[in-house]
Amino acid sequence: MSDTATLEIQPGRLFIGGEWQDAASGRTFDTINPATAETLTQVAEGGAADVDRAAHAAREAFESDSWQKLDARKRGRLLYAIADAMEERADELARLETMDNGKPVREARMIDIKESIDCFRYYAGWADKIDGDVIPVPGPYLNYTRREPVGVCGAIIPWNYPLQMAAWKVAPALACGNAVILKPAEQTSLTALELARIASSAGLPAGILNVVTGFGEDAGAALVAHPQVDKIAFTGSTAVGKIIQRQAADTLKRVSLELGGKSPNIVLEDADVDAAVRGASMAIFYNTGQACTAGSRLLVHESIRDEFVEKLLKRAAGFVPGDPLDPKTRLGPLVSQEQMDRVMGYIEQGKNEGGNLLMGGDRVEVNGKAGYFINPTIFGDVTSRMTIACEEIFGPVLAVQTFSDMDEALEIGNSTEYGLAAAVWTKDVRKAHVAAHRLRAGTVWINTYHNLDTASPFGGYKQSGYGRELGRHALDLYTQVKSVWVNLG
Ligand code: TXE
Repeated sequence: MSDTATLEIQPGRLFIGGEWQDAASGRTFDTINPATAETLTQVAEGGAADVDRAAHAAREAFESDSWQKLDARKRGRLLYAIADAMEERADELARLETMDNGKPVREARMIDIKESIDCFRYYAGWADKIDGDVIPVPGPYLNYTRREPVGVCGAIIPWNYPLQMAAWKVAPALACGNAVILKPAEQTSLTALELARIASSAGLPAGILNVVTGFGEDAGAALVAHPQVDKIAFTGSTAVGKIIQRQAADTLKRVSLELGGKSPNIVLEDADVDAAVRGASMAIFYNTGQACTAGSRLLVHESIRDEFVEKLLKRAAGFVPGDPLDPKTRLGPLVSQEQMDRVMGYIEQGKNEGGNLLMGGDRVEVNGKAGYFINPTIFGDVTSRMTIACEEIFGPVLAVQTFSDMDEALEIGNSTEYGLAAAVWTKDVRKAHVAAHRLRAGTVWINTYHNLDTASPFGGYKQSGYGRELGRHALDLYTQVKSVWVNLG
């Protein structure tokens, strides 16, 4: 693999106040290539003392003249410069992401890295457009609002889209004039550290972006507890989202949460079957199912079930697990041994609870290495009470259910605790919009799946979280409104 050979991977250190540092404890942990189960390098294991240093560095940088007096247009230019520098290194970043996370390099380059660059450019454009209002109040007064930065923002992100999740939080936070402490997932720290390197070289003042690598219960929890941190933006599991919300209460931090999903992908009887089959397989197997919006529940009208499933099995067979550094590979490994074990546990549970295993369900070896690969897996005859129909699996495992009319489909669709995304496939424009309005989810796709754009808001209903990232909505997460009164009398 010549691509691997040319990529020299440095050990990961903390980036605090513009300087690369070891953890105060001196501890490190291994980061693993999930395609081979081999260690890539060591990463500093940040803890409370490191978070404390980062919080003070971020506070000082946030309050400094070099940030407070930097005009918004120049802030925007800094974000453009970061995007340009990322673009120059895009191929290298994609390979690094692939080696750390396991996702197919073609997807890393065409989606993760491309969208991360796009995110910085999009928010660069917003930096000088974050304005207030003049309010027509009674009396001899001028009342106006200012949208001011929140202050020091902690960003705690997961491993499924490491650089992209960093970009979704860092870019709008910086555009709005905040300072950031980024805590990447322990499985995938490397591209977050590269982002810090790039931002620093592009001229971002020291302390405005800090990266503290480490584990959730140590570095993550310390960030949530720290009194100098004003806000936490979190993407991850619903269970940890609840812990963060509780722990943030002590310092009354603002919190935004983007959590898990169990998204229904509904195929009505009049759907274009071939298009829906293509959509359904991509909906679940893209990123090896490790997407919070994965279409993990396929609801098919009973009258087209057999034809649909036959075509789906053929299509799914094309997702052959392979070396993620090979540009032809479409299905990579799971991110970690732990995640693979979790997914295999759900597959066993699906079998035990009476799910009809139509394909896959087993581990597979690629290139003779002990990577964390699982074959594309489809269960038929699933009922809403089965665990595989209710809980987020976060792997290449699809549960197929049937329904007899749209009301039933929507009822099943809305029946989990999650509400992140949903899709409906139909040629009937009325049904499409009725379904879109009745589905309790933050994103609804009609005759398509997995579309996302930096300009379009993204977030959850119900226990999939709250707060909207992306688009102009993200500006609300990273600003607070001040009302100013002037006596004109
Ligand atoms: O997530 P965690 P895990 C779901 C998915 C997956 C499951 C478990 O179903 O199978 O979660 O994955 C940090 N205080 N999603 O265990 O633990 C942690 O270090 C502060 C869906 O990896 O939620 C990491 O940076 N931070 C999801 C981040 O939280 C804490 C994406 C996410 O890890 C912490 C990922 C604590 N007490 C998993 N504990 C999505 N919405 O896309 C952990 N962390």
